[in-house]
Amino acid sequence: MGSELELDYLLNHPIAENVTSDVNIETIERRSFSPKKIPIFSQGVSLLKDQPQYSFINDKESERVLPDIIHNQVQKVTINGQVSEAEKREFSRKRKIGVVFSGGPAPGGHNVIAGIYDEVKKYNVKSKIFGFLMGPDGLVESRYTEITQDMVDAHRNMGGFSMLKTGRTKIDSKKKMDLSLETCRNLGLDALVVIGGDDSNTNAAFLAQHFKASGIKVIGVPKTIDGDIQVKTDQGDVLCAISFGFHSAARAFSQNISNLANDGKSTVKYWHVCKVMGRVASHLTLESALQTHANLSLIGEELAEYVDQDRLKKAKENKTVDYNAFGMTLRHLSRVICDTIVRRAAFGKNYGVMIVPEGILEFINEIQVFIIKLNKIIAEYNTIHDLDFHRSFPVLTAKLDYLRRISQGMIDTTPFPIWNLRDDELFNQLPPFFREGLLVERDLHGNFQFSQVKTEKIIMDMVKEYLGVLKEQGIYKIGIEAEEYQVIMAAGHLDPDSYGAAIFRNPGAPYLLVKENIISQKTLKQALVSNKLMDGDDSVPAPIVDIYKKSEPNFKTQTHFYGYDGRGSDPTHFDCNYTYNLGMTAFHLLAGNATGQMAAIRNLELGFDQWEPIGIPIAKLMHLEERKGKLELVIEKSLVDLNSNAFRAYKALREKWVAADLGPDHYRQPGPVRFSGETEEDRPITLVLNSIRA
Ligand code: FBP
Repeated sequence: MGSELELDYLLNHPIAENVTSDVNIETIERRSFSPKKIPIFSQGVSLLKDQPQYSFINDKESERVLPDIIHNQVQKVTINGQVSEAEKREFSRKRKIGVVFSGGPAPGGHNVIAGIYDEVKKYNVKSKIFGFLMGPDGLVESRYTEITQDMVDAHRNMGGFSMLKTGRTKIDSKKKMDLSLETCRNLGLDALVVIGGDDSNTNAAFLAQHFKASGIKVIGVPKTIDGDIQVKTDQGDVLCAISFGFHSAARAFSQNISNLANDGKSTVKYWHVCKVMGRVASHLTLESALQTHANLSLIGEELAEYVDQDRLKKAKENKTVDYNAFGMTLRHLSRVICDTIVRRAAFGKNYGVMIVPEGILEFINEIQVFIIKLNKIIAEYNTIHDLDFHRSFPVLTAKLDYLRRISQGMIDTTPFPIWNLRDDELFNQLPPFFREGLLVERDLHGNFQFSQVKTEKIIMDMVKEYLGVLKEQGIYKIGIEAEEYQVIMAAGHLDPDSYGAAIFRNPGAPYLLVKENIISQKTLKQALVSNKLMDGDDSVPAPIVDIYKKSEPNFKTQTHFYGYDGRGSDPTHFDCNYTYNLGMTAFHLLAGNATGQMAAIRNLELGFDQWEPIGIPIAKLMHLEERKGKLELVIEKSLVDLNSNAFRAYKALREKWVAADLGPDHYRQPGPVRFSGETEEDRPITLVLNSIRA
């Protein structure tokens, strides 16, 4: 063995310095990448043109509380051929702009800032951009930093929201609004850009209304990996096809999921259960399904539409109406999953990949009822007692005891008589970890925190239980490849035909299934004896025992949660370009004096040269929704449209992807995000499919 290198020599060696540096080649390449610019942004001073052809039905409450921005029109950023010197001067005047990240990170956020920064500085180098720290808290508490060229350059095309960090605080009181206004006034801001999801853009609308008299503009930017900010007009025109970050997160999840598919079809022993983020909508699941062709993907929105035809039929026969026939129950869902598992096993595939959306419980009737009732109880408790429910009852037993007392009428429930003995009984039948999950503290916007609940565990526990029943009934069996059977029988000098007829339900088929009544070595022996293939005193021939054991399923799962990893990933090319242009759009909107608008880009599904920067009136996207047990005005989340091309294509192809047949699995390997090179896909598959027209 050679002598050890001196450590100093090793660490200072150029090769070692290179490979151990914090900054690798990928990062250098990312930082130096210049996203494409929509041509209009290279053509100078823009103006905003109202687009009255795009209309929305206003919510009455939105009209009442957002009177100064509810009448905004969709605006298109366009070019004015003849700009006067005065207009140029006004457009290029020195500005101060604040930006804030709000909500969970989404890949591309830094590029929004880079887009704003580059565009602001292009028109006036003296303009300044301030970033509020730790999300909306920074705005309320006046914590900020001036964003410099170095900061922007270090974060170009990089994931996360680390430049400013983020938070989920909701600016929901007059006091917080006033403090935010004070911060912006003290800084002399012309405008504030809120980079956030549906709740943060809701906040942006309220801030725009509150700031109106001050002249400070507020612009939102549609961020969320969940993909649930999508905007269509009443006529069905798509104005915002997808929020930024969705593509990158879906690609990150899909790479991991397809790696598991690879592992699964190699080791053939696990069902990989992948829960993917999306606190309500199943867009990420749908995109991941299309990216990976996983064997089974659950789309919450579809489950909600489920109708149990058998129950309906029975009810009709009895001349009654069975309301429980509408909507999916946990029990029924576990049956649906088991059906796929059993069908694959029959072809020797006792493994697979399944994608479960994080927000699936929102679409399961009985659970949704609990979520709504518990929201109401917690909200009422907080209001009546002016205390926090979770602080008052910090442990599960205390919470359950409170619920029990309500159900027994020991607590005056006049304002919320919604928890009865039956609720209490049903709730207490759920496993403790799940009850705890359902009682978890709501986030500051009143959203149920699905990411904290082991959704996949509750579903898979029921699946395991029911598979046990199916195994007992002899229905869940692993198909034995006919060829393998022949080899084993030949080695044991046994006649495959006579034994085959005694033990298989489908002798002669390519995959042989042991008869349903053979569920133990004892029943196996009985079958052989009754077919006169052996005497009761003899032992079952070893090859037959071997075959029987091979047919006995052992259901093994590995569970995975894909969320935080994907939302922290570096943006894809699509998200880099999209977000950089969103940043520039935000600048052009505020320079055109827009407020209460969300920056968006139309035609994302078309070629880059057809991308069109626009502003969408946020107030028109709002509706009343139950939050923390009360109705609140919020932006309506966009759910998976069951009539969309993407969903219909997935639905038509999914049976093929179940691959419960003689053929191979049909997994797709999207591979890692390729930042350089021609082969990187340039937009989400759902977007591509939805853009196909006759
Ligand atoms: P946003 O709506 O803020 O984009 O966040 C969505 C999300 O990524 C969900 O998919 C997930 O349920 C949630 O964040 C988890 O957030 P956290 O654990 O940070 O509170």
